Amino acid sequence: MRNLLITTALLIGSVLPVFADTIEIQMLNENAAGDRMVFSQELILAEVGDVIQFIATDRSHNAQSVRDALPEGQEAFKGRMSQDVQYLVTETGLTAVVCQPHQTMGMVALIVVGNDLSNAQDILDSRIRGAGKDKIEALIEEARATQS
Ligand SMILES: [Cu+2]
Repeated sequence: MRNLLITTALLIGSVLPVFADTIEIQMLNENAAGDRMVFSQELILAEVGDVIQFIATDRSHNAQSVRDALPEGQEAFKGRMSQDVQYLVTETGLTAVVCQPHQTMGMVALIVVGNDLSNAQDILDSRIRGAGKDKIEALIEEARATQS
């Protein structure tokens, strides 16, 4: 009986993340470094089961995914302006996040789940505009540098 309980616990543990986190990201007009129109964290390391909460600390921002710039099977999301939005991570891989009105000013973030960068080319090929595209490229390079 004891062995059965242990086996069951191990099986459940392999499916349901035991230490799922809520990761809070603020949408800001300016961060401590003086950068304007930014997410408080731009390279977001997460695991399946985590919830990433984008918080409307300052108004006139949103957070949303970009078509074809998220893992296969992962549900897209689109927050309303000046509203918090949650993103439940269900798949490993990369997700690009933009603030629609400020992506051209570089208000973007990259979520890396499970240290899986296999869809990096999809992210690079997706339609992210202006300074946001340059920053996403830099964030992918930064994520690659954290591997190995
Ligand atoms: Cu914004």
